[in-house]
Amino acid sequence: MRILVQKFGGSSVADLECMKKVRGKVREALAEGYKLVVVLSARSGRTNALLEMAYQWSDEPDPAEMDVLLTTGEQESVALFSMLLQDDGIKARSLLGFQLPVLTDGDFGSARIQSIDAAMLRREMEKYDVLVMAGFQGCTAEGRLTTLGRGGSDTSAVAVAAALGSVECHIFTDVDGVYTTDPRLCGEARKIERISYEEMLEMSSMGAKVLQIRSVEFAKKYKVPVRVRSTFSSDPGTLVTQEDDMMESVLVSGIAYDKDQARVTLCGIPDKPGISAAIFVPLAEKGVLVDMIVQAEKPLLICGGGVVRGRADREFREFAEKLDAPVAITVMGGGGFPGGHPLTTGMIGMHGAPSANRAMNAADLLLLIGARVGDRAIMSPMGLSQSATIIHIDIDPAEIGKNMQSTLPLVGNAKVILQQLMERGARADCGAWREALQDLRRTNLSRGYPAKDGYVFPGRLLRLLGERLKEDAAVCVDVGQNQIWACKHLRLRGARFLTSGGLGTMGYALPCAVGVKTAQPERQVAVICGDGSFQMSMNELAAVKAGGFDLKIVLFRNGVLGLVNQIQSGEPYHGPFGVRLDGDPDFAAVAAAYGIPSLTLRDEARVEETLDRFLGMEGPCLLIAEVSPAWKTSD
Ligand SMILES: Cc1ncc(C[n+]2csc(CCOP(=O)(O)OP(=O)(O)O)c2C)c(N)n1
Repeated sequence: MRILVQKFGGSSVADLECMKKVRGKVREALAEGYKLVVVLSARSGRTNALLEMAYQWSDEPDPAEMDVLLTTGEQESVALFSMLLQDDGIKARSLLGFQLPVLTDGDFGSARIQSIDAAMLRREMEKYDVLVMAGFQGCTAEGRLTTLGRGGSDTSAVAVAAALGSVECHIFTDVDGVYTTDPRLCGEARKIERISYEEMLEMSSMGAKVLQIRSVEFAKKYKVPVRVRSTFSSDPGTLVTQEDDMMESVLVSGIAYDKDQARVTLCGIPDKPGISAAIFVPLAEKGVLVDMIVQAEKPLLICGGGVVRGRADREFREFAEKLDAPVAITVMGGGGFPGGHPLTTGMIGMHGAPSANRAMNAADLLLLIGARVGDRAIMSPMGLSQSATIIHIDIDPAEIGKNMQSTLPLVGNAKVILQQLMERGARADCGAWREALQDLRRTNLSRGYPAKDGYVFPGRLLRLLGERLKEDAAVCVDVGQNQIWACKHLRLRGARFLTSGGLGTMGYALPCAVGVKTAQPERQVAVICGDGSFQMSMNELAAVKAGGFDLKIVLFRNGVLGLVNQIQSGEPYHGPFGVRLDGDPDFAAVAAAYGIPSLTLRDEARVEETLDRFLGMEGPCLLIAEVSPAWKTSD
């Protein structure tokens, strides 16, 4: 049995006419004697409409339910296309991800494929000539539906081709292959007949959008030959395959570049039909190619660690205020933008603020500044509006396109780029969007803190600590719940926030603070840590003592490895395991052994008074705050 996998994207199945063209491609392959698996995406605009709907229903949609919702997009495509084939006398049936099943991990929104039941596919191929398979979806071993993230249908197709040993995997798009460079910019651009996986990966990460990076990685790993072809022509397209001797002698295969770009900003355009046409039609008549239109009603600035490390916080704040656009911070962006500023929506990410995540998911223009958007920063890249324009400013070209594709990458120092952007004097006209986010932020913040006898809630303590710290203080934060609480509640007013971010280096905070004090003895320095992290480097108390460093150490003692305890208490785990810190020492006695005084806090009513005493102490001091192990970072 000769098997071919064909994949068609959203614009190829947008409507009946388009689907008929796809049917033509299927017929051609059948005539060549192939049995087919046809992988389809959701029809154009469908996924965005579903996302939009989800956010009307919920501020923070459950990622698992979001996947259930999004998979309906492909379900619609495969059912309609199967009907079309059947009407034409072709033996076809639809197949959803869970029916196969395409088994994935449980990372809703960006799940990774673990296995595909090729035996089931082969059985069905005995009965049918065409299996119409829903791309972008799978299910966990527990039977929960998942989606694979942006570009997921390409990955589904390549994975099925790998599982079946398909001759080739044909990815149909609206271009007829991969070009040496953008043919719209350079008339001499040539279509490439063959390109290696490595070169394709390189070009994709530089911004060539023909194939999604993840699918190329998959094809490379399983040696699946991928052919990029056009739905609308009979051109054989470009074959992406393993490097051979002939290809190795080619040093440069293609260039992704932008030439002669001019940026034109039009402000105060009324939101009326026909206005854009009045602007763009004369441009088109003069032969001016409009490459990218950035028209934002819902802009969001994201302050990442690059703003802090590039000492660009003043420029970032000025830029945000000039633009008058909402701001979100990442874990590493802490301290880069004041926590109490009216434009802030809080921290994005898995443990972030609902207002910030809502802003991130609904924005139509994202300006990522010094943010590498790792998996902790964005729960699911799929959750981003698919039509959002993404401008990514980063000093490291390797970060561009690594975790998400950007519409416009700007490589350089954040401070300099922000200054240059400010010279252009743009201002966002987004009052309604900004106010809606401010309302949401206020509602989030007005939620009371939980209380339990014998314990103090870290969120409240940290808020009060943030208000008491000097504006130029440095706060060194460890890993775990204490880190997330610090990101969410500290609301600094310019203080330096030092943490190991997603790297998650437990035991970081205390030695980090010793480093800060060594370099800047006059600076006020606070440490935030959990009892697990503290025990990984508490021997540094000797350095604190020896250096006579005036460090203020806040230790949240919950008797568990809190963050792991929290994660294991939820799905899909079967309860916490190996997280109890039953061997916790008497921390007051440990501090005393180094000649360092301590205070213990277990009464909510005494937090303010104790903090004042703690910060007013001469020299180092350890504050042991008793925290309930049942509290979560979302409380
Ligand atoms: C060296 C190291 N080991 C394990 C982990 C995985 N890990 C991340 S958070 C965490 C728990 C941290 O517990 P604790 O320091 O008590 O802080 P809490 O979460 O209770 O605030 C663990 C074990 C890690 N990040 N680093």
